[in-house]
Amino acid sequence: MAEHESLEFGKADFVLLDNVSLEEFMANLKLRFEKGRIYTYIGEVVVSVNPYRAMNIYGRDTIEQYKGRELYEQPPHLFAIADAAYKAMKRRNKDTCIVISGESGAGKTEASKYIMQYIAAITNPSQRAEVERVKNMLLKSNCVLEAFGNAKTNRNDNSSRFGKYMDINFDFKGDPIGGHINNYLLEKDPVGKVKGVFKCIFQLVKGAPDAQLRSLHIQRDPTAYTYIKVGGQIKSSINDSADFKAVTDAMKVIGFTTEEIQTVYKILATILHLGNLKFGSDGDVTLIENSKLVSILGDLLSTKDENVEKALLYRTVATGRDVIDKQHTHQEASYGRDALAKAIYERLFCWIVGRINDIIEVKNYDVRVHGKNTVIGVLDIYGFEIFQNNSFEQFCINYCNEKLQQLFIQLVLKQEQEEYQREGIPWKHIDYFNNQIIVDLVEQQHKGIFAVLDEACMNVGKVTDEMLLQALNGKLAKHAHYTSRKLSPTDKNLEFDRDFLHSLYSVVGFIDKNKDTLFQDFKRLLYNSSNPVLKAMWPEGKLSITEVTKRPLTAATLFKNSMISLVENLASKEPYYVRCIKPNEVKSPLLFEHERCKHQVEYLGLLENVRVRRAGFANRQIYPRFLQRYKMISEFTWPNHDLPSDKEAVKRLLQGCGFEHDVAYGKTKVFIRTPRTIFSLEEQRAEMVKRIVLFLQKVWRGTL
Ligand code: AD9
Ligand code: MG
Repeated sequence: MAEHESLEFGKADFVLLDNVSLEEFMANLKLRFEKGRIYTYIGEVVVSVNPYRAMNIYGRDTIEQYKGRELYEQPPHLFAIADAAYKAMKRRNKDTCIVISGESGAGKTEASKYIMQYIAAITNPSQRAEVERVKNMLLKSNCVLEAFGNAKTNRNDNSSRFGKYMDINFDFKGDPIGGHINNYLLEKDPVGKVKGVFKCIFQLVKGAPDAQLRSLHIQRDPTAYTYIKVGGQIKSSINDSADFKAVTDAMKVIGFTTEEIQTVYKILATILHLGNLKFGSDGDVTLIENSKLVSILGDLLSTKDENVEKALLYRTVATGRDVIDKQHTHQEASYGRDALAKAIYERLFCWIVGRINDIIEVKNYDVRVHGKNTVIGVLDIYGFEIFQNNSFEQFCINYCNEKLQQLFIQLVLKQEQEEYQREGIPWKHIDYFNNQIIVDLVEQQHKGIFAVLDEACMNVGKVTDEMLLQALNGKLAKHAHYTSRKLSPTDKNLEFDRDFLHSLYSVVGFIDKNKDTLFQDFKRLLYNSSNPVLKAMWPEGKLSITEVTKRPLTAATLFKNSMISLVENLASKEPYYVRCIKPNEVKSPLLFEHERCKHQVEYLGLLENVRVRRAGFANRQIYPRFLQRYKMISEFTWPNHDLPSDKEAVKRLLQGCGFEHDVAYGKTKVFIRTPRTIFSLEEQRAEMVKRIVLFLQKVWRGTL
């Protein structure tokens, strides 16, 4: 327990609060934030508040301070959690994971980077070249993913628009030997209307060398591109060219070929040109107004201009045995263009992740020779999002968080329960809100919101958002956590509740976002490119219109499946948690907005976490370590004991102090129920340490 930290900085562990109330919790959180103590524990969970200023707590000295130490020996820190996960993996051969959650701008990505840096710093003491190479790759892959997956938004200048789960594999010595990334991309729009422009696009326009821009037919001026203007980020950053170079170099170091890197930039350029493409009409005929862009697109996509033009203006439809080219309306053509831009960005991102995985995955590892290969996973995923107007993306994000919240509650309880069982200590059940009911409301087969949505999407073109809402109301009206209300004729809402979280979603656009909106013609266009890298990204373009029979999975189903497998994966590992809190909306290092923070504490279920932790035992330590720390406070154990075991010695020590009623003795650990007992032990220890030091000083001075 970090009680040795001065109380001037508040309680270093929320478990030590005198009363577990929201008021006390908030007062402690605020005090610590104001004193620059941004990390606080709930047992082994780290609660972090974004400091919004550079903190001098991540340097080499701090790393040394935490390396190999037990969680409670030092003030709370991410490094302590990273070390605990690493130790569990190394000592006990356990796969572990660190789950970082919190809302946009709360500090998740920064936390994940510090954790990775810490792991990189403490491993490979013998400086093996191969391990150094792997570490470098893992760090560099982060740089590439950030450029392609992060955007400047109004909530965060470096907002991750994808969820990332990264496994780091270790050999039996505890050194990294490879990794694997899973991505959970939501925002397919490279230039989302509210979300901002992905960093790589801006870096290209502002930071690429002149010759490269010329070859891509791109102007240096971001205002020349509709998509960037819509994304609303025109301001230059001084680092654009350095950033562009860093990302390009990182791709090279990871092992992307020159051709692959060129294709990546060609795709970004394609997106920018697509955004500028305008459609007009001549009578019934839809036309491309700025046709010179067509030949630029043909060049960038390594395909014939006429193929590009045709894919933009027509779609091939099979009617019975006949195949005909049906011309798009003006509106359909614009829709197709935007869908293409989104789809190629999404495909590019997934392809980049896939390439990185090919390169960083563990190779040549023979378990028989090298022993078990263990894993630490780091999850940096989008937190709850509630805006004025919440759409399909927020619905998915919040569902993801419900699932993780469920896992959190289950595992925290499960883990406690298992530990008590393992140690032979009786366990009493604790009540907690089980949000499984909300998760079911969303994902249940046939009956859940996703199922109703998918059913609606089967009838493309026939079902409107309004009808979807009616279907949902029909099927779910009786559900305790589902309500629907209509605020105005244009505003269609579904709403549901989760304990304290009240989220209102507008169903407008749900159907559209759930479907695979890309015309097959575009897939064929890209597959038929003579650029092999591009071609490989679009294997399904191989199918001709008459062969395309299988309906692609919907966005909701894909997301649901990926969440289910994510949760299964996490549940199979020993989890460590970082819960990030965003103190204010204005990125200020000084402001602690009480209501905002309270809301986050509530929906993260932190108070519940403290209760669970306290209902059990606040502190537990293995016998030898307990003795090492407190043996000086008892004549039976100082300087050494002659009892048959450390367990007996600890019993004797605690009996002597009168704490018998407050402890339980497990097989390998002593469990202490109330934090006060620990306080008291710490006080007695401090007193004894003082006396011993005085005594030794006298001995040294020869004055005894
Ligand atoms: V989002 O869901 O991806 O939009 P995150 O990842 O939670 O979000 P991020 O880590 O990007 O937030 O942090 C936002 C900003 O807060 C950073 O760019 C930093 O300016 C600032 N920040 C966060 N954590 C720290 C920290 N430990 N020290 C200093 C920090 N600044
Ligand atoms: Mg982030």
